[in-house]
Amino acid sequence: MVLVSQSRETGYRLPETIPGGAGIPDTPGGQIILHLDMDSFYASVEERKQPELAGKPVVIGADPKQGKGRGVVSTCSYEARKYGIRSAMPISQAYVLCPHAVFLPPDFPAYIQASAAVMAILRSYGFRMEQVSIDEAFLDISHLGGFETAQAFAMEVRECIRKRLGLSCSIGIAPSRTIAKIASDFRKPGGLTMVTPSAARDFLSPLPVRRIPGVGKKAEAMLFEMGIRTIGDLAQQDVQVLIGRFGRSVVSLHQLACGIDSTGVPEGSGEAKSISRETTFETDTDDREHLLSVIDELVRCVGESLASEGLRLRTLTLKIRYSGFITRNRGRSFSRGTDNPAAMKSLAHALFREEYQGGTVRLIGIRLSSFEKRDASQATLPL
Ligand code: TTP
Ligand code: MG
Repeated sequence: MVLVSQSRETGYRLPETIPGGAGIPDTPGGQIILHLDMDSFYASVEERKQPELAGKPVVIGADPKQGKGRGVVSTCSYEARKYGIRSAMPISQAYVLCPHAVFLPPDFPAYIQASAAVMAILRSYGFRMEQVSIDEAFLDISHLGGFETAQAFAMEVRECIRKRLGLSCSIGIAPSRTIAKIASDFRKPGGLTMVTPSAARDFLSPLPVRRIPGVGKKAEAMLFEMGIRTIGDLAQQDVQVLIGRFGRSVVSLHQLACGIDSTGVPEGSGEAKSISRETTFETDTDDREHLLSVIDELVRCVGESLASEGLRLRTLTLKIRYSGFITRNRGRSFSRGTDNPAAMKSLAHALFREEYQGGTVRLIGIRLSSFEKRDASQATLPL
C-alpha cells in the first residue's frame, strides 16, 4: 500500500517506483489540497543576496552584541539549525550556541518582495488560493483530478520557484488542508510529501501530537499526562474520555488523528478587494510632468499586481493630497472589466486633468477596485 511518496530531488521526474508498486491511488472528484512553505525564508533571501553565505550558519534577528544582545532569532539557515538555533530563541542563546554564525538584521522590504514573487507564481496557475503567512499558502488543486497529476504539478511549482526566484520550498499534498500542512513540514528543506486518502492515518500515526497545527505546549502537556504522545496514540484514545478532558471541540482533532479531515481552502479566500499604491513626495510639487510620470509608475505597479492576481478591474480611482492635507479622490468605472495597461493609464491621466487645477501636491495614489476574475483558461503557466 502507498504510504507516502517523498521526493527531494530537484527535477520534474516522477519517482520511478512508488512504494508498494501499485501506483498512486486516485480519488476522482475528491479534494486535493497543496500547502507550500518556503524553506528558512528570510535566511534564504539573504543567501540569494550574498551567495557566499550558502552553506554557512546564518541567523536573522536582533543584534547579538557579542552575546549581550536582547531580542530574538527571526529564523536561521538549516546549517545554523544543526547547532540547535531556532526561531524565537533569545539571540544571546543563539550566540552561545554558534558564535561564528553570520548574524544579520532583517531586511523586510526584500522579504516582502520575495514573498510577492512567490505568491504571484502560485496565483498564476489559477487555482483557489489562500496565502496564510509571508511564506506559505494553500492551493485547492482538486481540479487536477488525481494525486498523480497533483504530484507532477507540485514538482513543477517547486522547480519554477527554484529556477525563477532562486529559492527553495517544501510542499505537502493531501486530501485536506490540515494534513497538507503537516505534510509540507514533514521533510524540510526541499521536500515534497504526498499523502493519499488511504494513507492518511498511517502517515499521521507516528508523528508527535505537537505536529498538529493548533496543538501548543499546553495541550501537548495535557495529552502527555494521558499517555498520548503520538497522533496514533490520540487516534486510539476513547473519544468520550477526550471530550471529558478537553470538551467537544476535541472531536475534530480525534477524527483528524484517525485520518478523517475535510478542511479546505475557503471560497474567496485571499482575494483582493482593492489594489492600491501611493507616493508621498519628499518635497511638495506642482510640476505637472513630474506628477504624470509618478502616476504612470503607480499605474504600472498596480497593473502588475492585478495581472499577478489574474484579475480585471472595473474601477480606477486617483487620489491627490494637497499641501495642507486636503485630499481628493476621483474615480471612474470601465463599462467592462479590463486589465489593459494603456486603458488604465489613459483613464488615470483623464482623472488627473479633471481633478488637478494647480496647487502643490503632497501625495498621489492610484487604487483599483471592483474586480472580475480573468477567465482561468487565460492564465498562463509560468513554465
Ligand atoms: P517559517 O516558515 O515558520 O520558518 P522558515 O521559513 O524560516 O523556516 P522553515 O524552513 O522551517 O519553514 O516562518 C517564515 C518566516 O517568518 C521566517 O523566515 C522568519 C519569520 N518568522 C519570525 O520572524 N519569527 C518566528 O518566530 C517565526 C516562526 C518566523
Ligand atoms: Mg517557511
